[in-house]
Formats: sequence, structure tokens, C-alpha cells
Amino acid sequence: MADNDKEQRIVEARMKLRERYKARPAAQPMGAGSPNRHGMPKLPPGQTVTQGWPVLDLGRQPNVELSKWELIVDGAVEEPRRFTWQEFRALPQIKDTSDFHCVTTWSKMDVEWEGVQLATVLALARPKPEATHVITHAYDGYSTNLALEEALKDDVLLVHTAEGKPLPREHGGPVRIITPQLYAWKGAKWIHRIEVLTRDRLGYWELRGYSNSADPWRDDRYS
Ligand SMILES: Nc1nc2c(c(=O)[nH]1)N[C@H]1C(S)=C(S)[C@@H](COP(=O)(O)O)O[C@H]1N2
Ligand SMILES: [Mo]
Repeated sequence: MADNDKEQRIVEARMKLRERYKARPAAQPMGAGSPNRHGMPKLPPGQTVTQGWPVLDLGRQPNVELSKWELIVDGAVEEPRRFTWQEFRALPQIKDTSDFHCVTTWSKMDVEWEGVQLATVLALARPKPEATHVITHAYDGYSTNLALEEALKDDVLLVHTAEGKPLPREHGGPVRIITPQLYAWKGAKWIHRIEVLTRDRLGYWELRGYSNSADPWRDDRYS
């Protein structure tokens, strides 16, 4: 099947899911389980824990060689930056364990990640005082936007390692973003460019009826 047909089917399936979800009574906030580090119940409302790790994307998984991989940080910044793979790996690296919540109702708990805080690369580019949002662009053509205050949270990472192994291509390797406090679509797989904005601009799913704020603890899935 041609990539565009595949993508069209994925979009249609996910729009159907949206209609179905919207027709249901809202899940009861706040969710279940002992509090996570943000003081929220570990499992958000309407979510079910999965042991596996489903793959969700637009049906194409770019093969980005490390020698060609590049991370760009530009837009409303004082100092636009580009990082090669070696430069990226030379930035301060952190390990963190966090949960991963997909809008299609599965959650993968306690993933061990390794990577660089998004705040670290943003700080190097120095967002201008009027900067309010970022939109992240991926090698498969995907994009998703974040308010700067969400992008700067300390567990929002550019990850290259999951569970001690290089991030598999189907999960966004060599590098993806993770946003544990928001639904997982806010974290772009195969990240290529972080564009800093002075006003909000909607990304791929946000333009197609997904919530802009995407807060799992408010069952905030669709707009
Ligand atoms: N580049 C890119 N990133 C993406 C997507 C995508 O289609 N392309 N899908 C998003 C969605 S909807 C989810 S749930 C997660 C899925 O990540 P996974 O395939 O590793 O589970 O990636 C997000 N990031
Ligand atoms: Mo998703």
C-alpha cells in the first residue's frame, strides 16, 4: 500500500476511535494507584496497563543513519543550534524512569529512559523573552506542539536509550521526545527539529481534533 493510503487509513481509524471515545461518559478523574512524583495517581483515568509496547505512527518509520542524523533548535531563539550525533551525546545525559500514556487508552509503566533534557538543548539556544511554545518536527513529517512550560519540565527528555538498549527504530530511534505528564503523541519519534514559537501553532494530531493540552489526568484527549 502506498504510504499516503496507509497514513489516510491510520487517520480514519483514529478519528473513529475519537468519535467512540467522545460518545462515552467521561472517565472519572483522577485515576488510580499510588501517587507518582507529580502527586497524581499513577494510572490516569480511562487507561489500561499494557505489558508490551505497541507501535503507533503514521505508517512510515524513517531510517536515519547516525552519521546523517541532526537535531536543529531554531525559531525564536537568540542562538540557533545544530547538534550532530556526537555533539548530542556530549551533552549532559540523564537517566529517568517514567510512564507512557497513549490516547488510545494503553499505558506502559516504569520505562527506564536515558537521554538529554529538552530544557538542556533549549537553554543552549536561549529562547527569546517572547517565546511561548515549541513545535517539534520529526523525520517522518510528523509534528506536535508544546507550551514552553510543559517542554521545560524536568522529565521531558530527548531519549536515545530505553530499558538499557538503543531506542529501536520503530519506537523513534535514534532519538525521540517523551512527555510523561502528557499523552504520548506530544513526544515526537525520530525527532529532527525543535522550532521555538512566539505563539501557539498546532501539530499533526492537534490539527485533526486531538486536545491541544493533552492532560491524561483530566481525561483531556480530544477537542
Ligand atoms: N514522528 C512521530 N512521532 C510520533 C508519532 C508519529 O506518528 N510520528 N505518533 C505519536 C503517538 S500517537 C504515540 S502514542 C507515540 C507512540 O510511540 P510508540 O510507537 O513508541 O509506542 O508516538 C507519538 N510520536
Ligand atoms: Mo497515541
